[in-house]
Amino acid sequence: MIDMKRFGEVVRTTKETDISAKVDIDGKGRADIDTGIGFFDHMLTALSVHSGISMTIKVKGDLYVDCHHTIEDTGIALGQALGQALGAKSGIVRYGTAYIPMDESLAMASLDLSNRPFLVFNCEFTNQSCGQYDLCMTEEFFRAFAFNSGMTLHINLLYGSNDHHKAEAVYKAVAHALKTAVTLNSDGSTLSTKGVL
Ligand SMILES: [Mn+2]
Repeated sequence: MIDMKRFGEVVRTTKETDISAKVDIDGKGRADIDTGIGFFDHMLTALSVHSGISMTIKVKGDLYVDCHHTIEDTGIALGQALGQALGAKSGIVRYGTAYIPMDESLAMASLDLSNRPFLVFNCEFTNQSCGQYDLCMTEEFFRAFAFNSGMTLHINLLYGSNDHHKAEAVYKAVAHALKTAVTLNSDGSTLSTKGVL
């Protein structure tokens, strides 16, 4: 019996950010994203479209400070919304791995929707930023996303030189790994030797 509602919605307000995040796993990847950071919107749109998970994300953050709170807190809220949508994480394929190229860059993401939050992140950038997006926040975003959704997430950039391509390959690799992992299995069972995650 599948007990997942496959929809999650989180509103999170602090003194630093005001965020609304909705995810619909079976929503066919419709993205409606406005974080105030153009490059981050571009990355989250890729995450939504390529995962097939519809995402509505609206963020008002303290960008007069810098992009840090906005990006990290978006990872927290989006991760919580995904965790809600996955429920007990039963009835799904659970694992996903994807290699995604973008021109000269190649990224690999491998993940387990396990309730065992972990991030391995091996990707170095040359520049400080793409537009208003500080590239060092890529790791912070995925850490927040993984820990708040209950995901083991490994990200490796195998090679690449253009930072825009590297970041985009990483987000798209996570998206495709996620698309596989959230796929419903045939009998609604929990893939675990323990019977529960
Ligand atoms: Mn691009």
